[in-house]
Amino acid sequence: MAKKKLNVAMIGYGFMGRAHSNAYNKVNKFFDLEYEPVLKAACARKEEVVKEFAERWGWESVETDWRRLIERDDIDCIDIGSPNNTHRDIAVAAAEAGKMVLCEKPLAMNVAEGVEMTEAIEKAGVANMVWYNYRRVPAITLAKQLVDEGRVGKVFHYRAKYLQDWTISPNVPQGGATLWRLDADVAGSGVTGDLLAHSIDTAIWLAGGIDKVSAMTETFIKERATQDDPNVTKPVKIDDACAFLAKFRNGALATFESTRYARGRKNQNTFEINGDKGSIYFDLEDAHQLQYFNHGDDDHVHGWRTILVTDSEHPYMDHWWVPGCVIGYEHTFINALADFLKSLETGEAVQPGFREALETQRVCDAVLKSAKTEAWETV
Ligand code: SOE
Repeated sequence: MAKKKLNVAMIGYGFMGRAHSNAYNKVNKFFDLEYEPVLKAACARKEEVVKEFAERWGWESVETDWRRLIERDDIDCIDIGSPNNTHRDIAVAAAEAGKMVLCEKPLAMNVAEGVEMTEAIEKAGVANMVWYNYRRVPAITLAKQLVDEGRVGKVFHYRAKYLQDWTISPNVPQGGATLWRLDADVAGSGVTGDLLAHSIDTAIWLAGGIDKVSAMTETFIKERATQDDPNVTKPVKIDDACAFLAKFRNGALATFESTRYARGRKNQNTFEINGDKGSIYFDLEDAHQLQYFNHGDDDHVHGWRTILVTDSEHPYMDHWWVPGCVIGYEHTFINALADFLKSLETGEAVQPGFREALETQRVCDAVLKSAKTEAWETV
């Protein structure tokens, strides 16, 4: 059957521009969907860079000003993969022009921007999604299924870590095309918005809303050169590390920790949930496995089991390879995009949309505030 065309424009060409472009190229090869994305236009400020990007990934045309994309009648959907300080203006303008909006995480620089964006999206009634891609790791989706099936029961504890080690050297500069995540004026915050936002999104999804937080942050390296001009050094304003305690609305207690200074940890994103009926543990560095403890097992076989999440009964895996053949990081974006396209078919909103991502933004802002006030802050 002929597919319905969805004309997409991609803003940004970096890590996320590539991850999303890959998803647009592959999604219809692996999922049977009514909709088919058409890679209409790629946009970035530097013409030669965006031309090279468009050619490599199959985008039909290029623009150097995102406002041109908003004006174009042949674009249905704007995908924002550019730095965080651009999200608000693009999302609001796109929504006002009646375009669907996909946005890379975190939603915004802060809650005030997130509210503006969410209100614009909801006023326009346009389809939207925020790319919290880890929800689409099959093992994490399976964790959600186990929670929803009541296999964890009443949750007492949630423990999350998100650790990396790529900023330990004082010689890493800040800002510029590839290191804007280290510049607070562009990123909004450091590990809180970049890494803990993932952990918070997963936590809210699996265990419910967060009521209050008590946080500490640290900036280990106080000054860095700028990527665009190595002779200019600026104070570092991002949080290099953050740890916080949290209380969920359902009474569960949580700890969250994130840093880019955990030597040897490249992208270790873990969580453990302990409930009265069972526990679950996940580590992104073993992404195809989920650990599960079932208190309901007979006493003599009690023990943690490791589920190899590659069978066709497992979330998303019937679209991929045969059991035992694992999928990877890029597939989480393809799975997310498939869910978005499916939502256009069914009319049922995909999650997380802007509204859900705003809730994560509220937790991030409360965490950063608490680190300053050294007091508990309500979300
Ligand atoms: C930061 O290093 C980063 O690229 C994040 O921005 C991504 O969201 C995360 O998934 C991997 O790490």
